[in-house]
Amino acid sequence: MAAHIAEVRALQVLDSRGKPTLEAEVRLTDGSVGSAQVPSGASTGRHEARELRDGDGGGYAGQGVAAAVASVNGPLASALRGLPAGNQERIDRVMINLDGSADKSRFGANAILGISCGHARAAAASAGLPLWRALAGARQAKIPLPIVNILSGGMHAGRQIEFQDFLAVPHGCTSIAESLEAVAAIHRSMREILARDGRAPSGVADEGGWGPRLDSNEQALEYMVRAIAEAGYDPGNQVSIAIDVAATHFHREGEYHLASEGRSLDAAGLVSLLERWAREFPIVAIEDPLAEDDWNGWRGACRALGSRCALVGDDLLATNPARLERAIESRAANAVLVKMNQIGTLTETLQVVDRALEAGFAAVVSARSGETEDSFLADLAVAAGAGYIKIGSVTRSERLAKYNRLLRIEAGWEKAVPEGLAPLRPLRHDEKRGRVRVNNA
Ligand code: 2PG
Ligand code: MG
Repeated sequence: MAAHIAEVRALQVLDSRGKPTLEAEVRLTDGSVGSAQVPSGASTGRHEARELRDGDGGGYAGQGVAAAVASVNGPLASALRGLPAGNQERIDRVMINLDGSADKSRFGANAILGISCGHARAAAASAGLPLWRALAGARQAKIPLPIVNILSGGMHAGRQIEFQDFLAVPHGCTSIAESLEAVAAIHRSMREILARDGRAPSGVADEGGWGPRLDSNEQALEYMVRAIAEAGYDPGNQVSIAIDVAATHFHREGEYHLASEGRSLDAAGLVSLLERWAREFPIVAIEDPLAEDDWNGWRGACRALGSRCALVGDDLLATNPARLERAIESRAANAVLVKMNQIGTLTETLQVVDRALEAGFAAVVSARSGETEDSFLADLAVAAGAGYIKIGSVTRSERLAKYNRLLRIEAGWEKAVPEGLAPLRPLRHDEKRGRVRVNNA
């Protein structure tokens, strides 16, 4: 007889910034158990599902999640107890309907997502499958190419420079193991170069990259090229650059304020600046080049840069099926960042990846800046066949939990290639157009 949900419970735990978050556990009648911890962003967008925090008077200066824990232990547990396990869509639908709000603000997206992922793990255990295999279903599972944080700015590093992430894309590598060796070398050479220039950082930023004092965003791009080359890789041919502009967070009253560069620009001005940098530096992906509601600006960015770069919607799309649809129809982006807690259920997350791939968009499964030791994202990226994963740098164990899980999956320790897992293939460099192909298919 198929297993049913016997118990659902939650606990307040801490994330990588020492901030409360939620862990949920789902227990089935056959004894299978699954638990999951929920991440939390700093540069959150306004179109994300709501994370429930206790607010004034609560513990941790109002940042506690006692109310979300109570949602799990009370109404959500009551609604789910006794339901057959394994039908993820049904479980998620029950929670969405019971919550009833458009943004999951009644019970909290953190409460709902914890159960959603905890259930997926319990169901996989019950079926005797590794998580990635259970999540994949009929999808072509694939090892993703890691896009790895090397330098941080913006809200993740005290706003020294405005752009939030400068990342290495090791597209010349053919495995996770090889990719990690390359980016670890680049991370190290960056530290050495910064030290030589008297800019040695005393510690790492929120996602494990360096957050040094820099004069400008352009200088960060220069450092990226130097670090790639000094590590022994050919910039643009073996390892390229991705940036997360996170433009929502320096956009005010229709202008983009680049204080470190001493200028404010309108959308067209920012796009031409990015165009220039995309010609001068080996940039293959630009995330959030414009703010979360600047649809016109995004369309302009796609016209100017869409054939050379992946234009990745994070705050713009918020892992939201309706916003993704709008971007597909209006050609406002050509890639989507996928963060489970932006939408709050596994079912809707997979729906976004499936639709994006079907529409020819690239999909980048992403961690948040506030993470835990949970490695769910590694299995999700593989199972969804997303092609790319962005989970921070190669230091800080909340990041390594995911990279190390990818190494296990790639090595076949979690059932592998014979069961249809496509290995990572190098991206091809398109000589004529001077860019790296977005799809690593
Ligand atoms: C982003 C993420 C991860 P945050 O903007 O892409 O880098 O940051 O979780 O703070 O939104
Ligand atoms: Mg982002």
